[in-house]
Amino acid sequence: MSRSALPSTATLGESSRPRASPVPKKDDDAHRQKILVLGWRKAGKTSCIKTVFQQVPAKEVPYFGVTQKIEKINYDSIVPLQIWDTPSNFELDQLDVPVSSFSTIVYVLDMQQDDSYHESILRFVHIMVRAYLSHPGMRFHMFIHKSEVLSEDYRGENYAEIQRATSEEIEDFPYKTLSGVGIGTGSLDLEDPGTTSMIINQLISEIRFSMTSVHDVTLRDAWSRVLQGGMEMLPAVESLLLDFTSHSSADNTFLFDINSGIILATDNRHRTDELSEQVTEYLKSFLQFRELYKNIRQLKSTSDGPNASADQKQADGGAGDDGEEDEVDGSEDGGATGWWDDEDPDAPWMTQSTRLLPTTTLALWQFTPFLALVVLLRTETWQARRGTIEYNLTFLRQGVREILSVV
Ligand SMILES: Nc1nc2c(ncn2[C@@H]2O[C@H](COP(=O)(O)OP(=O)(O)OP(=O)(O)O)[C@@H](O)[C@H]2O)c(=O)[nH]1
Ligand SMILES: [Mg+2]
Repeated sequence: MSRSALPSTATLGESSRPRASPVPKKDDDAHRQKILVLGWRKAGKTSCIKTVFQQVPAKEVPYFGVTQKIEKINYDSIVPLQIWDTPSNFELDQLDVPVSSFSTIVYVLDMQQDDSYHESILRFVHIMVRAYLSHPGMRFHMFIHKSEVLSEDYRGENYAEIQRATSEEIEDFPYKTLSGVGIGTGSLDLEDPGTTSMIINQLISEIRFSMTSVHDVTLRDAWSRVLQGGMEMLPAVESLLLDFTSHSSADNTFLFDINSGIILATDNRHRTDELSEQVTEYLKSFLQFRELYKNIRQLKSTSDGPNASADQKQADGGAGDDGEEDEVDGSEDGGATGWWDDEDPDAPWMTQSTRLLPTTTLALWQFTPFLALVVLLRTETWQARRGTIEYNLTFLRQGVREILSVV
Protein backbone atom coordinates (compact mmCIF):
# COMPACT_ATOMS: atom_id res chain seq x y z
CA MET A 1 0.00 0.00 0.00
CA SER A 2 1.39 3.34 -0.92
CA ARG A 3 2.65 5.82 1.60
CA SER A 4 1.49 8.88 -0.14
CA ALA A 5 2.34 12.51 -0.25
CA LEU A 6 0.18 13.83 2.52
CA PRO A 7 1.79 16.31 4.89
CA SER A 8 2.94 13.21 6.70
CA THR A 9 2.94 9.48 6.17
CA ALA A 10 -0.42 8.24 5.09
CA THR A 11 -2.09 5.06 4.00
CA LEU A 12 -5.72 5.29 3.34
CA GLY A 13 -8.82 3.37 2.58
CA GLU A 14 -12.07 4.81 1.41
CA SER A 15 -15.23 5.92 3.06
CA SER A 16 -15.20 9.64 2.73
CA ARG A 17 -18.90 10.06 2.13
CA PRO A 18 -21.16 11.27 4.87
CA ARG A 19 -22.87 8.01 5.67
CA ALA A 20 -26.52 8.22 6.10
CA SER A 21 -26.93 4.74 7.46
CA PRO A 22 -24.38 2.03 8.24
CA VAL A 23 -26.93 0.22 10.41
CA PRO A 24 -29.75 -2.15 9.57
CA LYS A 25 -32.43 -1.14 7.17
CA LYS A 26 -35.35 -1.83 9.52
CA ASP A 27 -35.69 1.88 9.85
CA ASP A 28 -38.90 2.39 11.71
CA ASP A 29 -37.07 4.75 14.06
CA ALA A 30 -37.85 2.60 17.07
CA HIS A 31 -34.19 1.65 17.47
CA ARG A 32 -33.01 5.26 17.40
CA GLN A 33 -32.24 7.20 20.55
CA LYS A 34 -34.29 10.35 20.35
CA ILE A 35 -32.94 13.73 21.36
CA LEU A 36 -35.30 16.68 21.63
CA VAL A 37 -33.73 20.08 20.96
CA LEU A 38 -35.65 23.04 22.38
CA GLY A 39 -35.02 26.70 22.98
CA TRP A 40 -35.92 30.32 22.50
CA ARG A 41 -36.44 31.93 19.12
CA LYS A 42 -33.19 32.22 17.15
CA ALA A 43 -31.22 30.70 20.02
CA GLY A 44 -29.29 28.56 17.53
CA LYS A 45 -31.11 25.20 17.72
CA THR A 46 -30.91 24.44 14.02
CA SER A 47 -27.29 25.63 13.84
CA CYS A 48 -26.25 23.38 16.73
CA ILE A 49 -27.69 20.36 14.92
CA LYS A 50 -26.87 20.99 11.29
CA THR A 51 -23.27 22.11 11.60
CA VAL A 52 -22.41 18.91 13.44
CA PHE A 53 -24.72 16.20 12.15
CA GLN A 54 -25.15 17.39 8.60
CA GLN A 55 -21.71 18.98 8.24
CA VAL A 56 -23.14 22.30 7.12
CA PRO A 57 -20.30 24.87 7.25
CA ALA A 58 -20.58 27.40 10.08
CA LYS A 59 -20.56 30.27 7.59
CA GLU A 60 -23.98 29.14 6.37
CA VAL A 61 -25.78 29.48 9.70
CA PRO A 62 -27.00 33.03 9.08
CA TYR A 63 -29.00 31.68 6.16
CA PHE A 64 -31.00 29.07 8.06
CA GLY A 65 -34.62 30.06 7.91
CA VAL A 66 -36.96 30.10 10.85
CA THR A 67 -37.90 26.54 11.80
CA GLN A 68 -41.63 26.26 11.25
CA LYS A 69 -42.25 22.65 12.17
CA ILE A 70 -40.44 19.75 13.75
CA GLU A 71 -37.62 18.36 11.67
CA LYS A 72 -36.24 14.93 12.52
CA ILE A 73 -32.62 14.34 11.67
CA ASN A 74 -31.47 10.73 11.58
CA TYR A 75 -27.82 10.15 12.29
CA ASP A 76 -26.01 6.85 12.53
CA SER A 77 -23.16 6.64 14.89
CA ILE A 78 -22.11 4.20 17.58
CA VAL A 79 -25.70 4.65 18.73
CA PRO A 80 -28.29 5.42 16.03
CA LEU A 81 -29.83 8.81 16.78
CA GLN A 82 -32.83 10.84 15.82
CA ILE A 83 -32.49 14.49 16.66
CA TRP A 84 -35.66 16.57 16.71
CA ASP A 85 -35.22 20.21 15.74
CA THR A 86 -38.19 22.25 16.92
CA PRO A 87 -39.71 25.64 16.21
CA SER A 88 -39.10 28.34 18.81
CA ASN A 89 -40.87 28.06 22.13
CA PHE A 90 -42.11 24.60 21.37
CA GLU A 91 -43.99 23.02 24.27
CA LEU A 92 -43.97 19.40 25.34
CA ASP A 93 -47.77 19.37 24.95
CA GLN A 94 -47.32 19.88 21.22
CA LEU A 95 -45.49 16.57 20.81
CA ASP A 96 -47.38 13.79 19.10
CA VAL A 97 -45.33 11.14 20.91
CA PRO A 98 -44.92 10.59 24.66
CA VAL A 99 -42.15 12.62 26.28
CA SER A 100 -40.74 9.32 27.47
CA SER A 101 -39.82 8.48 23.85
CA PHE A 102 -36.85 10.82 24.28
CA SER A 103 -33.67 9.92 26.09
CA THR A 104 -32.38 13.47 26.26
CA ILE A 105 -33.49 17.07 26.07
CA VAL A 106 -31.00 19.65 24.82
CA TYR A 107 -32.02 23.21 25.58
CA VAL A 108 -30.25 25.93 23.60
CA LEU A 109 -29.91 29.34 25.24
CA ASP A 110 -28.46 32.35 23.44
CA MET A 111 -25.70 33.72 25.63
CA GLN A 112 -25.86 37.15 24.04
CA GLN A 113 -29.47 37.75 24.95
CA ASP A 114 -29.08 39.01 28.51
CA ASP A 115 -32.56 40.44 28.42
CA SER A 116 -34.32 37.16 27.66
CA TYR A 117 -32.16 34.88 29.85
CA HIS A 118 -34.53 34.80 32.66
CA GLU A 119 -37.62 33.95 30.69
CA SER A 120 -35.72 31.34 28.74
CA ILE A 121 -34.36 29.72 31.91
CA LEU A 122 -37.84 29.66 33.45
CA ARG A 123 -39.17 27.94 30.38
CA PHE A 124 -36.40 25.38 30.47
CA VAL A 125 -36.98 24.60 34.12
CA HIS A 126 -40.66 24.16 33.44
CA ILE A 127 -39.85 21.75 30.61
CA MET A 128 -37.36 19.88 32.79
CA VAL A 129 -39.77 19.35 35.62
CA ARG A 130 -42.57 18.19 33.33
CA ALA A 131 -40.23 15.88 31.42
CA TYR A 132 -38.74 14.48 34.61
CA LEU A 133 -42.15 13.69 36.02
CA SER A 134 -43.12 11.83 32.85
CA HIS A 135 -39.75 10.14 32.47
CA PRO A 136 -37.37 10.25 35.45
CA GLY A 137 -34.56 8.75 33.35
CA MET A 138 -34.48 11.77 31.02
CA ARG A 139 -31.08 13.46 30.61
CA PHE A 140 -30.88 17.25 30.39
CA HIS A 141 -28.24 19.38 28.71
CA MET A 142 -28.17 23.12 28.34
CA PHE A 143 -26.10 24.56 25.48
CA ILE A 144 -25.18 28.12 26.43
CA HIS A 145 -24.71 29.15 22.86
CA LYS A 146 -22.95 31.80 20.72
CA SER A 147 -20.25 32.04 23.39
CA GLU A 148 -17.59 33.26 20.97
CA VAL A 149 -19.35 36.61 20.73
CA LEU A 150 -18.52 37.63 24.29
CA SER A 151 -15.16 38.52 25.75
CA GLU A 152 -13.61 35.84 27.91
CA ASP A 153 -14.40 37.55 31.23
CA TYR A 154 -17.94 38.39 30.34
CA ARG A 155 -18.46 34.88 28.98
CA GLY A 156 -17.33 33.26 32.23
CA GLU A 157 -19.55 35.57 34.27
CA ASN A 158 -22.63 34.92 32.15
CA TYR A 159 -22.02 31.20 32.18
CA ALA A 160 -21.84 31.10 35.96
CA GLU A 161 -24.87 33.36 36.24
CA ILE A 162 -26.96 31.13 33.97
CA GLN A 163 -26.03 28.03 35.94
CA ARG A 164 -26.82 29.72 39.23
CA ALA A 165 -30.14 31.08 37.98
CA THR A 166 -31.14 27.66 36.63
CA SER A 167 -30.45 25.96 39.95
CA GLU A 168 -32.39 28.66 41.77
CA GLU A 169 -35.37 28.27 39.48
CA ILE A 170 -35.34 24.51 39.98
CA GLU A 171 -35.41 25.11 43.74
CA ASP A 172 -38.16 27.72 43.53
CA PHE A 173 -40.37 25.85 41.09
CA PRO A 174 -43.99 25.60 42.33
CA TYR A 175 -44.10 21.79 42.32
CA LYS A 176 -47.41 21.71 44.16
CA THR A 177 -49.17 23.31 41.21
CA LEU A 178 -48.47 20.23 39.12
CA SER A 179 -50.11 17.97 41.65
CA GLY A 180 -53.17 16.36 40.09
CA VAL A 181 -53.02 18.17 36.75
CA GLY A 182 -52.72 14.98 34.79
CA ILE A 183 -48.97 14.89 34.32
CA GLY A 184 -47.51 11.43 34.76
CA THR A 185 -46.32 12.02 38.31
CA GLY A 186 -46.69 8.33 39.07
CA SER A 187 -46.56 7.68 42.78
CA LEU A 188 -44.86 10.98 43.55
CA ASP A 189 -46.61 13.20 46.05
CA LEU A 190 -45.73 16.73 45.01
CA GLU A 191 -47.24 18.12 48.20
CA ASP A 192 -44.58 16.32 50.18
CA PRO A 193 -41.47 18.46 50.87
CA GLY A 194 -39.29 15.33 51.01
CA THR A 195 -40.35 14.37 47.50
CA THR A 196 -39.84 17.82 46.06
CA SER A 197 -36.40 18.13 47.61
CA MET A 198 -35.49 14.75 46.10
CA ILE A 199 -36.62 16.00 42.68
CA ILE A 200 -34.71 19.26 43.13
CA ASN A 201 -31.50 17.46 44.07
CA GLN A 202 -31.87 15.06 41.22
CA LEU A 203 -32.48 17.76 38.60
CA ILE A 204 -29.70 20.01 39.83
CA SER A 205 -27.20 17.18 39.85
CA GLU A 206 -28.29 15.74 36.51
CA ILE A 207 -28.32 18.84 34.33
CA ARG A 208 -25.17 19.36 32.25
CA PHE A 209 -24.16 22.81 31.06
CA SER A 210 -21.87 23.47 28.10
CA MET A 211 -20.70 26.68 26.52
CA THR A 212 -21.03 26.29 22.77
CA SER A 213 -20.39 28.04 19.49
CA VAL A 214 -20.62 26.86 15.91
CA HIS A 215 -17.31 28.60 15.30
CA ASP A 216 -15.15 26.38 17.47
CA VAL A 217 -14.77 22.93 18.91
CA THR A 218 -16.96 23.59 21.96
CA LEU A 219 -20.12 22.54 20.15
CA ARG A 220 -18.66 19.13 19.32
CA ASP A 221 -17.49 18.73 22.89
CA ALA A 222 -21.00 19.45 24.11
CA TRP A 223 -22.49 16.90 21.73
CA SER A 224 -19.81 14.48 22.85
CA ARG A 225 -21.18 14.71 26.40
CA VAL A 226 -24.73 14.26 25.09
CA LEU A 227 -23.84 11.15 23.09
CA GLN A 228 -21.71 9.65 25.84
CA GLY A 229 -24.65 10.02 28.22
CA GLY A 230 -26.61 7.66 25.97
CA MET A 231 -23.88 5.09 25.39
CA GLU A 232 -24.51 2.10 27.59
CA MET A 233 -21.39 0.50 26.23
CA LEU A 234 -19.20 3.49 27.20
CA PRO A 235 -17.49 1.92 30.23
CA ALA A 236 -16.62 -1.19 28.20
CA VAL A 237 -15.21 0.85 25.31
CA GLU A 238 -13.29 3.11 27.71
CA SER A 239 -11.69 0.18 29.41
CA LEU A 240 -10.61 -1.28 26.05
CA LEU A 241 -9.09 2.07 25.13
CA LEU A 242 -7.30 2.29 28.45
CA ASP A 243 -5.93 -1.19 27.97
CA PHE A 244 -4.74 -0.32 24.49
CA THR A 245 -3.11 2.92 25.66
CA SER A 246 -1.16 1.28 28.42
CA HIS A 247 -0.08 -1.75 26.40
CA SER A 248 1.03 0.51 23.57
CA SER A 249 2.85 3.01 25.82
CA ALA A 250 0.74 5.74 24.26
CA ASP A 251 -0.33 8.90 26.06
CA ASN A 252 -3.96 9.24 24.98
CA THR A 253 -6.47 7.43 22.84
CA PHE A 254 -9.65 8.93 21.41
CA LEU A 255 -12.46 7.20 19.56
CA PHE A 256 -14.12 9.58 17.11
CA ASP A 257 -17.29 9.58 15.13
CA ILE A 258 -15.81 10.45 11.78
CA ASN A 259 -18.52 12.45 10.07
CA SER A 260 -19.50 14.65 12.97
CA GLY A 261 -15.99 14.86 14.48
CA ILE A 262 -17.44 14.06 17.91
CA ILE A 263 -15.30 12.26 20.50
CA LEU A 264 -17.26 9.18 21.52
CA ALA A 265 -14.88 7.74 24.07
CA THR A 266 -11.39 8.24 25.45
CA ASP A 267 -9.13 6.34 27.77
CA ASN A 268 -9.74 9.21 30.21
CA ARG A 269 -6.09 9.47 31.12
CA HIS A 270 -4.50 12.89 31.45
CA ARG A 271 -7.24 14.28 29.30
CA THR A 272 -7.74 18.03 29.23
CA ASP A 273 -10.19 20.13 27.28
CA GLU A 274 -7.29 21.72 25.48
CA LEU A 275 -5.98 18.36 24.37
CA SER A 276 -9.41 17.19 23.17
CA GLU A 277 -9.70 20.45 21.27
CA GLN A 278 -6.35 19.98 19.57
CA VAL A 279 -7.10 16.40 18.61
CA THR A 280 -10.52 17.36 17.27
CA GLU A 281 -8.97 20.13 15.19
CA TYR A 282 -6.39 17.67 13.90
CA LEU A 283 -9.05 15.21 12.84
CA LYS A 284 -11.01 17.95 11.13
CA SER A 285 -7.99 19.16 9.19
CA PHE A 286 -6.91 15.68 8.26
CA LEU A 287 -10.34 14.63 7.06
CA GLN A 288 -10.24 17.37 4.48
CA PHE A 289 -7.91 15.04 2.59
CA ARG A 290 -10.25 12.08 2.68
CA GLU A 291 -11.47 12.49 -0.87
CA LEU A 292 -7.94 11.91 -2.10
CA TYR A 293 -7.88 8.36 -0.81
CA LYS A 294 -11.30 7.04 -1.36
CA ASN A 295 -10.37 4.78 -4.25
CA ILE A 296 -7.72 2.80 -2.49
CA ARG A 297 -10.09 0.02 -1.45
CA GLN A 298 -11.32 -0.44 -4.98
CA LEU A 299 -7.74 -0.50 -6.20
CA LYS A 300 -6.80 -3.15 -3.72
CA SER A 301 -9.77 -5.31 -4.58
CA THR A 302 -9.15 -5.32 -8.32
CA SER A 303 -5.58 -6.42 -7.76
CA ASP A 304 -6.48 -9.07 -5.27
CA GLY A 305 -7.60 -11.92 -7.46
CA PRO A 306 -10.14 -14.33 -5.92
CA ASN A 307 -11.13 -11.99 -3.13
CA ALA A 308 -11.67 -9.14 -5.48
CA SER A 309 -15.41 -9.31 -5.67
CA ALA A 310 -15.86 -9.54 -1.93
CA ASP A 311 -13.54 -6.61 -1.37
CA GLN A 312 -15.18 -4.67 -4.10
CA LYS A 313 -18.55 -5.29 -2.55
CA GLN A 314 -17.27 -3.96 0.70
CA ALA A 315 -15.65 -0.99 -0.91
CA ASP A 316 -18.98 -0.18 -2.48
CA GLY A 317 -20.97 -1.30 0.47
CA GLY A 318 -21.84 1.98 2.15
CA ALA A 319 -23.50 5.07 0.93
CA GLY A 320 -22.67 5.48 -2.73
CA ASP A 321 -21.49 8.86 -3.85
CA ASP A 322 -25.07 9.53 -4.66
CA GLY A 323 -25.82 8.65 -1.06
CA GLU A 324 -28.53 6.20 -2.03
CA GLU A 325 -27.20 2.79 -1.19
CA ASP A 326 -26.79 2.99 2.50
CA GLU A 327 -28.13 -0.27 3.70
CA VAL A 328 -26.07 -3.22 4.66
CA ASP A 329 -26.92 -6.35 2.73
CA GLY A 330 -29.12 -8.86 4.43
CA SER A 331 -31.02 -6.41 6.56
CA GLU A 332 -34.18 -6.63 4.49
CA ASP A 333 -35.63 -9.31 6.70
CA GLY A 334 -35.37 -7.02 9.69
CA GLY A 335 -32.92 -9.40 11.39
CA ALA A 336 -30.21 -8.09 13.65
CA THR A 337 -27.64 -7.69 10.91
CA GLY A 338 -25.23 -4.80 11.14
CA TRP A 339 -22.44 -3.25 9.18
CA TRP A 340 -19.96 -5.42 11.10
CA ASP A 341 -21.36 -8.62 9.59
CA ASP A 342 -20.20 -7.68 6.14
CA GLU A 343 -16.96 -6.14 7.24
CA ASP A 344 -13.58 -7.53 6.52
CA PRO A 345 -11.46 -6.79 9.58
CA ASP A 346 -8.31 -6.92 7.48
CA ALA A 347 -9.51 -4.43 4.92
CA PRO A 348 -7.26 -1.44 4.35
CA TRP A 349 -8.93 1.34 6.26
CA MET A 350 -7.57 4.82 6.39
CA THR A 351 -4.47 5.24 8.53
CA GLN A 352 -2.17 8.17 8.97
CA SER A 353 0.43 9.55 11.33
CA THR A 354 1.68 13.06 11.90
CA ARG A 355 4.71 14.22 13.81
CA LEU A 356 3.43 17.32 15.54
CA LEU A 357 6.44 18.30 17.54
CA PRO A 358 9.80 16.57 17.53
CA THR A 359 8.62 14.59 20.53
CA THR A 360 4.93 14.07 19.82
CA THR A 361 3.16 12.02 17.19
CA LEU A 362 -0.52 11.64 16.43
CA ALA A 363 -1.67 8.52 14.63
CA LEU A 364 -5.08 7.80 13.19
CA TRP A 365 -6.78 4.62 12.07
CA GLN A 366 -10.20 4.31 10.63
CA PHE A 367 -11.93 1.60 12.61
CA THR A 368 -15.27 1.06 11.04
CA PRO A 369 -17.13 2.95 8.33
CA PHE A 370 -17.89 5.64 10.88
CA LEU A 371 -15.37 5.37 13.70
CA ALA A 372 -11.75 6.48 13.83
CA LEU A 373 -9.17 6.01 16.53
CA VAL A 374 -6.68 8.79 17.23
CA VAL A 375 -3.68 8.04 19.39
CA LEU A 376 -1.30 10.58 20.85
CA LEU A 377 2.13 9.28 21.77
CA ARG A 378 5.81 10.07 22.00
CA THR A 379 7.54 10.01 18.66
CA GLU A 380 10.25 7.68 19.93
CA THR A 381 7.58 5.24 21.12
CA TRP A 382 5.93 5.40 17.70
CA GLN A 383 9.22 4.76 15.95
CA ALA A 384 10.27 1.92 18.23
CA ARG A 385 6.93 0.20 18.80
CA ARG A 386 4.81 0.81 15.75
CA GLY A 387 4.55 -2.92 15.00
CA THR A 388 3.34 -3.72 18.52
CA ILE A 389 0.93 -0.84 18.46
CA GLU A 390 -0.63 -1.99 15.22
CA TYR A 391 -0.76 -5.52 16.56
CA ASN A 392 -2.57 -4.30 19.70
CA LEU A 393 -4.84 -2.34 17.47
CA THR A 394 -6.24 -5.44 15.80
CA PHE A 395 -7.43 -6.62 19.23
CA LEU A 396 -8.84 -3.25 20.12
CA ARG A 397 -10.68 -3.07 16.85
CA GLN A 398 -12.03 -6.57 17.33
CA GLY A 399 -13.09 -5.72 20.89
CA VAL A 400 -14.94 -2.61 19.81
CA ARG A 401 -16.66 -4.52 17.01
CA GLU A 402 -17.75 -7.19 19.46
CA ILE A 403 -19.15 -4.65 21.90
CA LEU A 404 -21.05 -2.96 19.09
CA SER A 405 -22.42 -6.22 17.79
CA VAL A 406 -24.04 -7.13 21.11
CA VAL A 407 -25.67 -3.79 21.84
N1 LIG B 1 -22.40 34.37 16.83
C1 LIG B 1 -23.03 33.24 16.65
N2 LIG B 1 -24.20 33.22 16.02
C2 LIG B 1 -24.83 32.04 15.85
C3 LIG B 1 -24.29 30.82 16.35
N3 LIG B 1 -25.14 29.83 16.04
C4 LIG B 1 -26.17 30.40 15.39
N4 LIG B 1 -26.00 31.73 15.28
C5 LIG B 1 -26.90 32.70 14.64
O1 LIG B 1 -28.12 32.67 15.31
C6 LIG B 1 -29.19 32.85 14.40
C7 LIG B 1 -30.26 31.80 14.60
O2 LIG B 1 -29.73 30.53 14.31
P1 LIG B 1 -30.70 29.30 14.09
O3 LIG B 1 -29.88 28.07 14.16
O4 LIG B 1 -31.55 29.49 12.91
O5 LIG B 1 -31.59 29.39 15.42
P2 LIG B 1 -32.91 28.60 15.77
O6 LIG B 1 -32.96 28.49 17.26
O7 LIG B 1 -32.99 27.33 15.00
O8 LIG B 1 -34.02 29.62 15.27
P3 LIG B 1 -35.57 29.38 15.00
O9 LIG B 1 -35.72 28.09 14.27
O10 LIG B 1 -35.99 30.56 14.19
O11 LIG B 1 -36.22 29.36 16.35
C8 LIG B 1 -28.58 32.82 13.00
O12 LIG B 1 -28.53 34.14 12.53
C9 LIG B 1 -27.19 32.32 13.20
O13 LIG B 1 -26.27 32.96 12.36
C10 LIG B 1 -23.03 30.87 17.03
O14 LIG B 1 -22.46 29.89 17.49
N5 LIG B 1 -22.45 32.11 17.16
MG1 LIG C 1 -34.40 26.62 13.76
